[in-house]
Order: sequence, then structure tokens, then C-alpha cells
Amino acid sequence: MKFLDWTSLDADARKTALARPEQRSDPALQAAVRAIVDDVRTGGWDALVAQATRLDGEAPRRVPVAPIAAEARRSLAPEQTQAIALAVRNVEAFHRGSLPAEHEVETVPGLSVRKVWRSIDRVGLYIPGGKTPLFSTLLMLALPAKAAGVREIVAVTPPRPEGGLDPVIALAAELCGIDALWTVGGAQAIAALAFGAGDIPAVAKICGPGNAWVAEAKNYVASLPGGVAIDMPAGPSELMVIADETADVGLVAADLLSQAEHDPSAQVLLATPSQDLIGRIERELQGRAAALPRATIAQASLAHARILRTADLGEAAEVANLYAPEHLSLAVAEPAALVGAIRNAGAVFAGPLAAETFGDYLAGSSHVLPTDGAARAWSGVSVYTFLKAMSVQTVTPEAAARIAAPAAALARLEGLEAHARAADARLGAGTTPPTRL
Ligand code: HSO
Ligand code: ZN
Repeated sequence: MKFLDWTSLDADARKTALARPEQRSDPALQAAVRAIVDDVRTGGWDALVAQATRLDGEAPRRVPVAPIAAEARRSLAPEQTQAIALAVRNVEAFHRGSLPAEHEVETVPGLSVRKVWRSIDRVGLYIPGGKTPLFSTLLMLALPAKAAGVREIVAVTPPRPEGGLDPVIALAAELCGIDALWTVGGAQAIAALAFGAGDIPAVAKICGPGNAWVAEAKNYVASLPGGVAIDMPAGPSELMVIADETADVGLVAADLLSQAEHDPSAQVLLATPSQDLIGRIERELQGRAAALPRATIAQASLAHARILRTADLGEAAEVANLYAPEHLSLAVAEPAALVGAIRNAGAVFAGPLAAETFGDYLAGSSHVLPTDGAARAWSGVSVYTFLKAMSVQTVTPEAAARIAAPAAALARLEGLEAHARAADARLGAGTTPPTRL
């Protein structure tokens, strides 16, 4: 853990204090990913089967979720199933409630421009697998997509190490109204979604986190001419906590550890003006970390955690804006006042009771959020991820009479005579009947 006095650091030292591990692309991995993607692109289903069998030990299958979800319902405790259902309810409610309204502006009397929203027709959702499949990620992608009105969701997830579909993922899918998932993962799954392979249809956008292979494949398919759209790449989890002297050291430590247990490279930071809190936090973190089932991972993350002493909460907010964390917790007496000062963060947890863990599972917002400083310019997954705005122009004869001449003037200024004539042609059009030949 690193302790730093932010106020006394110069610009270079501040940069170093907030540096993240470099997300450098490994040329060998890049070449391997491109080879897999190109193979599936040209070889279709047969190439996909060969790659998936070589890498994951089984051919891709479209697995109906109902029978496997039934298995999960039998093996889970009722409160576990109910907890997933509650998460589905909340996440669905939040995203349905955050659908954008249509806007109409009459820029000139009779000339109206509307902004209307249309969902993407077909999207691909990548649900990461591995040893601990995070079924919650399925909720956080599928429910915003459904709320946005996406007609077809093609969900893929790697087969379990022992083969087949994870029962809890199947249950989560069923509760989200997804009736089948493809058990295929890695770069080969991304290629199948990008170009189509067998019965896996090509999609317009691929969303969801994954390992380095998946991230590389997403970037590659998106870079190709006419390539599929992707969401932002996901880096290691991040949590910054801003705390004041009223903060409960146990709650602050619990939140920091909740992200530290994700990954040895998870980024946890505390910014506080309270020397007293700084004095107590290290002991609290070390003691609690050692007692966790994932102690080794949490301790590896804590080894590069940063505790920053700031002059006041305003300076702590500036640190957060510079760092742009994926998650920002405000463990302060007056969180509402501080929220106003925050500009760059994926998700904010305002007040000591707003646990980051609630956001990970069931508060309602998506936990697929911008990492690695992307929160300076990107938002987390929401209904907007799956929507496009379209403008619709309508013009009355009166409006046409007012705007045709200035439009033609602008066109002639650009030397585009055909544009000018198209504008002029609207003068009087619609008011006089068309000439009959
Ligand atoms: N905190 C993670 C999401 C997650 N947490 C899934 C638990 N399960 C995203 O940064
Ligand atoms: Zn988490």
C-alpha cells in the first residue's frame, strides 16, 4: 500500500500516483487472435467448430436455458433464486425508467425537427465464463438491451471447464427472458458474432467484458472496414473511496476489499483529508484481507493500493476527476453536496450506506462501466448502449418559403449548385399543383 500526501506532490508525482497498469497489447496474443478471427471469417461454421474444439474442448452449441435453469432452481436455496429475481426486477425497472423521451423543436415556424430513438436490431452479448462465471454480468447487459427494445439478443458464453452451460447463468438468462445461449467463448465467439457462422447470426454491436483474447478480438473486428460496433474495452475493476472524518473505517475497508478481491490488478484508492482515518485504514484492510477466501488476490491488489491525503474534500473530488474511477464511493457526512463536484466517474455511490456491492448486483444501474480512465468520456452500459437517435424533419409550405433561399445561398457559398437548386425547387412547391404533361 502506498501513502501519499497529495497536496505536496508536484505534477509529475501526481501523475505517477494515479497511474494504472499499462493496457499494452501483446504482439503474440494479437497475432494469435487475428489468426483465429480471420479463420472463422473465411471458414465459417466449420472453422468455428475447429477453433472452439481446439481451444475449449467442445463445439459451439445453442443451449436452450429452460432445462438447465430448472436444474439450478433445484440446487439453489430459495433465497438465492429470489435474490436473482429481485436483481432482475430492479435492473429492469431502472432501465425501463431511464428510456429517453422524444424531442421536437420547431426551429422555424412550420419546420420541425424531431429526435426519435430506435433500438439496434440485433446485438451480441458476451458473458464471461472461467472458473467463477459472473452471471450478474448477463443481467447487466441483457436487461438494458431488452428495455431498449432490441429485437434479437445473441448471447454467448464459454463452456464450463467441465463442459456445457453454467446452471446459474441459465437461470439468470431465463429470468431475463433469454431462451437460449451459445456455449462458445474467446476470440472465436467474437468472430462468429461479427461475421456470422452457421446458425450464429452476424450482429450489429457486440457488448460485454472478457479476457485479453476477447478484448483484442473485439478491437480487431471493430477496426475492419464496415466492422461491427463494440462497447468500450473493460480493464481491471476500480474503486476510489472519498472519505471524511465521519467515515466508518470498517465500511471503507469492506468496500475497498470488495473490488480488490476481483483481480490482483484491481485498482483500489482512498482519498481523504482525515489523518485519523489514514492511521487506522491499513490495519483494518490487512486484517480483513487475510480473513477472506480470496485473500491472495485481495492482498495482491492491496499491495499497489493508494491512500492519498488531501487538503479537504474539494481536493479529493479533484483527484477523482483526474483519475476518473470506474466506481466512486462517497463515505462522507454530506454526500449530496460532493456529488455536484464529481464530473468523471462510471458510477457514484453516495453516502456510507450506498455499498458498491449493491451496484454490482441489484441497485438497478448496470455494473458494466468504463475503466482505465475511460469515464472521462464514456458512460457505463445503459439503454443508450442499445439505442440510436434519428432525426426526422418535416416542413410546411410556409416554412419552405422561408428557408429555401437561405439554404440555396449556403449551398452556393460551398459551390454546390445542385444542392442550391434542390432548395430553390421547394419555393412554391406544394402550394401549386404539379404541372400535368
Ligand atoms: N465490480 C465488477 C462487477 C461484478 N462484481 C460482478 C461482482 N460481480 C465490475 O467492475
Ligand atoms: Zn464487483
